[in-house]
Amino acid sequence: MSKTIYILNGPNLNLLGKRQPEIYGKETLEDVEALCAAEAASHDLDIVFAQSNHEGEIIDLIHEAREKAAGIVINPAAYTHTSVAILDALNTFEGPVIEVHISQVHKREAFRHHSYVSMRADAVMAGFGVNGYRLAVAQMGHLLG
Ligand code: DHK
Repeated sequence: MSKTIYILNGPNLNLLGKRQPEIYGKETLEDVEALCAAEAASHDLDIVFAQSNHEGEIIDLIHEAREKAAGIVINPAAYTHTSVAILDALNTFEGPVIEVHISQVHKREAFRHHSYVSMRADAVMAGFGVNGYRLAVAQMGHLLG
């Protein structure tokens, strides 16, 4: 039976492709979902792909993943740098967690250099553009295979 991974996206990522394309690129979130689905299929993984601008909704999705998912790929966007609550939720999840950032956050403003989520993440992708999602899904295939 195929395993399921949750791919979760935080605030403003619904505007991917329109929002600061010089930083986040021209691909849309729908493009990201399609590339994740294709990569996941090649590893016999199913995906649940979601985006929310609301911290509590992301936490609810992580709680749902506790019951339904073998792994979580998460781009918490700005909540990366602020949310102890998302860190606490991820700490209730038993499978692998991979943190993704489209941009190279360490090259940017100092407030983007700290990640609460990195205290839980098993791996971190930053600066690979949206290809970081594909690489994270491939790594999930490796970890869960
Ligand atoms: C996305 C955001 O929205 C920012 O708040 C983060 C991250 C970086 C990204 O690179 O995907 O600082």
